[in-house]
Amino acid sequence: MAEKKHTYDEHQIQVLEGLEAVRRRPGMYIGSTGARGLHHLVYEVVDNSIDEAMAGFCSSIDVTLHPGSIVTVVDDGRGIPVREHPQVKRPAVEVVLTLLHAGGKFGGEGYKVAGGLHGVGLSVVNALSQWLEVEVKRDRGIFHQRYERGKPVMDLKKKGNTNRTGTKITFLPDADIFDDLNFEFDVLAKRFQELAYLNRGVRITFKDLRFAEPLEKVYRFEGGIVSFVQHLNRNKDVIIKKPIHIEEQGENTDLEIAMQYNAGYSELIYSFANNIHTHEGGTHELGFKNALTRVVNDYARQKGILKDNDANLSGDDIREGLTAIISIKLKDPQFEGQTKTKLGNAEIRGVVEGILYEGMQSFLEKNPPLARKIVDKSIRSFRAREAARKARELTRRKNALEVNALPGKLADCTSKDPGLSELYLVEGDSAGGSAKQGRERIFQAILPLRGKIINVEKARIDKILANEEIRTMITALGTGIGDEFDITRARYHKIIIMTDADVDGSHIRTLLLTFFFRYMRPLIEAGYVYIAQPPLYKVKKDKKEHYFYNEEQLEAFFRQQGRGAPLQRYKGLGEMNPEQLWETTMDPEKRTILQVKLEDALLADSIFTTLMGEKVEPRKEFIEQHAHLVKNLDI
Ligand code: 0RA
Repeated sequence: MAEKKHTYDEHQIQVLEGLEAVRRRPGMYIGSTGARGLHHLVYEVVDNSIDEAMAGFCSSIDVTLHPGSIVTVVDDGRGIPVREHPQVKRPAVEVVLTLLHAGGKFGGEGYKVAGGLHGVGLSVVNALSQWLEVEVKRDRGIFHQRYERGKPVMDLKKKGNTNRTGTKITFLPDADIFDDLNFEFDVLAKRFQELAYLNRGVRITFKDLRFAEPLEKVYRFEGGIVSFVQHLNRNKDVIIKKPIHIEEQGENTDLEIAMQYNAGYSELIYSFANNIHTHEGGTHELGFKNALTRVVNDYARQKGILKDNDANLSGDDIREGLTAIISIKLKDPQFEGQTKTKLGNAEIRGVVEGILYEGMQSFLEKNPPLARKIVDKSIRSFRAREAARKARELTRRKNALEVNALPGKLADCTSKDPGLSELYLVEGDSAGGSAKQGRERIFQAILPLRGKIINVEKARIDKILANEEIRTMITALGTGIGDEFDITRARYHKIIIMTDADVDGSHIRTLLLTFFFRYMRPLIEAGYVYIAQPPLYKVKKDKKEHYFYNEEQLEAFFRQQGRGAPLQRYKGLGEMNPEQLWETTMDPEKRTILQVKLEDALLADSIFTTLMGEKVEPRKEFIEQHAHLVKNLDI
């Protein structure tokens, strides 16, 4: 290094040593010598053609897999320059293929935006190939050269005339370097499709001629990343028909963003820098997220949808259901992170933030109904997130303080063994009181439910959790709800719904079952949910009390004993004293309880939707169709 004056020969030796280093430690240059590294060779060559396309000189790229793992990549770009390189004094194409990192060093624009993970250069592909042949159409001629393991085995030779331009590279990866030479069609195809989306208008034709049945795919997307977003959302319910498209070409960077909301709850953001998928995100993604959060909040405030004392919508709220592609092309990308797929260029954050804010602001201003949809969706997400947080707190509090945090209305049992414990959900305070006095307190817990349970079919989770009765029940059960539901934490393995035998009672029972079905389904699936069967009639005969649970039983009794005895018809549980309630409905030795079964969840789903949901017509129809089944309706 100290010596400045190199002779031509010395320089040449250094170049060859450079490529020897690549063969000695291929992992340093292409990551691995496994399947990834092998496929990387193809990406590297194609990326060079894509660079040519991005510079605006290439519209078509053909990739072909031949038998024997030979790969050909042909493009219709300007062709790799063939004239003598002024410093190295060899044809430029030879320099590109034999000198490490020679790619970007060509005069003027050269490679406008060489990739980071890729962009190691064609010389690396050459070094790791058993042989490689290049054919350049340029300067009215067709030029050809062959290399073996990175070394030219002939001088560049003109073999014909043409007025076309382009580059064709054919290579055979070196079996001494790679574990195997099995290219996977699907892996390569996916990358070519991605490249075609990211570089709109470029046609990538991919042929696989290795097997008897040739395969061919052609990728070309006039819509570019807008088509990409539509593709990602193809099976979703979109809430904005046309993706939002923002594009700006700057001095040093080109930025393009396409985004579209769907009715789902997940967020799908794919970011790219110089066509490389930045799995780990980076400054471009940060800038995008910051700007989106700010612009939607600013808009919602400015339009009075968010009031002064409302909290800001969070980024997560605003990105719920969002599918977005961020593609940035920049001069000197810095790739960081574990897998070198995180964009590090600090200045990019502000650039993306500014462009997205402005672009999105103008979109919102120009499309008030769509803007409203986006804001409303974010607000719904915000509420659901709050509710989930509350639900979590609810269960957490129970954990921290155990029994202390149990609701005051709950008369718990003394047993702590869930397998033995029963929870009675009792309609009304008066029946609740009788049940408390009548129960066997060792294993029977009583929770009186006052007032109406919220109809969970018609309310969002936030409203449901604001309902006192529901909250009390969740806490008593100990399982949490929804995503956080954990059956192993159930404090009772029998949950017995005990309501009056009247319309209100059956309504409350249906409300409770709907809640369990929607938010604690495993409880039903485990067979933990039961319905108590209080008697409907009592007959006193010869100082003895006889209870009847349906008309048939009562009729049978009268046929045997005659009709003389006084009959009491129970309208509510409250009409029984504690002893009677124990004897008739709660004593495990004598009671009948019905286990709630979920034979067909889908059917149950539609029945609950029909019975408890928003739409009245289907409910009326259902009831009319099933009216003959409804018995004991005390109207
Ligand atoms: C250096 C300079 C120029 C083009 C290319 C390289 C080039 C490389 C590859 C690799 C595959 N296909 C390619 N196409 C072009 C530009 C030379 C000019 O100014 O005309």
